[in-house]
Amino acid sequence: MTDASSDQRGWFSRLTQGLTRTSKQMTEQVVSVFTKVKLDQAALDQLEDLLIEADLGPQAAGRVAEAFGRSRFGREATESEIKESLAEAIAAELAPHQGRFQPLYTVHKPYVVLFVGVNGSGKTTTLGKIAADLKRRGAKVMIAAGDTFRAAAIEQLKVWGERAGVPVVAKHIGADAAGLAYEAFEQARAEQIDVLLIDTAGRLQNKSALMDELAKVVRVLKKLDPSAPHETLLVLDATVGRNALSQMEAFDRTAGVTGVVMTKLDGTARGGVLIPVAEAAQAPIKLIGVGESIDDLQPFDARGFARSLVGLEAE
Ligand SMILES: Nc1nc2c(ncn2[C@@H]2O[C@H](COP(=O)(O)OP(=O)(O)OP(=O)(O)O)[C@@H](O)[C@H]2O)c(=O)[nH]1
Ligand SMILES: [Mg+2]
Repeated sequence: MTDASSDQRGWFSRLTQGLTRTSKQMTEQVVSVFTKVKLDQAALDQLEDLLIEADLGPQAAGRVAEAFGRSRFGREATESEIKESLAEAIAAELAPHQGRFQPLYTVHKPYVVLFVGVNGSGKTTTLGKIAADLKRRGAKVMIAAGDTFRAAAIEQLKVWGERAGVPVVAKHIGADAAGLAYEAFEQARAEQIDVLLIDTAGRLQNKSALMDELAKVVRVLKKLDPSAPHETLLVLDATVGRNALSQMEAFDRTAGVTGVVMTKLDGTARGGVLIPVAEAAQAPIKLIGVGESIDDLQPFDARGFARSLVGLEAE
């Protein structure tokens, strides 16, 4: 998750590699339809259909096809010209939905980050990657094992903590998650921690008892600091496709989502789903996961993402 500027090429190639399945799916058909033909309305309609199939959603697909048509209508184009136009149109869609996760540029100490989402979306892994990255950058980090449902969850976090050299505050299985979050916050304050990362158990957005429990975690944190949690990251799994859309509203209502992380973009040919998700989300996309290693969690960059999505090189 290193800054884009520090290793631009490595960052971009990881992104491109992660998105290979999607970019293949996206471009093979598009390129074969458009190369060496004059772009007409029928071809544009076909493009729109292909984009919908790639999970961009009807609205974005319509706008991207239209923007593409504006720049190319009535002309023949090479493969790279087609990709450039497409990337530009997709980047324009995504740019307004790009946000930054910046836990170190803040007046809040500790800066409290809460991870929420459905089961298996990648919360704990994302938290672990962030912990390692922040620690590497010299920050004082603490992890709270707020998933008190399963022993394996606590163990998984301890492994991440050990690997990153970050302390983990944990309790026994079945402990009250809100109580744990409260105590971890107090401890982080006492120990002058810069960033407190709070894991939570995965929960289905339509299980109201579990959602109430999440609301309680937020409430108790506010008792210590009304502005906490300073960041609530909703972690979404790209492989579930458009189901992600229904998760957003419920988690936002319960926990006040301030940023979206989309994981497992490497595990799907339908990474285009990030586009309708970004457009429907109440909060910006801040991070994306394109693989299992620490450097595969990346700041979301609309332009870089759009170029990788269509299989283009870095600029
Ligand atoms: N390929 C790939 N796998 C990922 C990514 N992010 C997470 N995973 C994997 O997804 C699986 C679930 O991740 P977890 O972090 O345990 O998910 P969770 O949301 O904490 O799950 P619960 O605590 O059970 O709700 C693990 O096998 C992770 O390695 C990613 O960006 N790419
Ligand atoms: Mg977990």
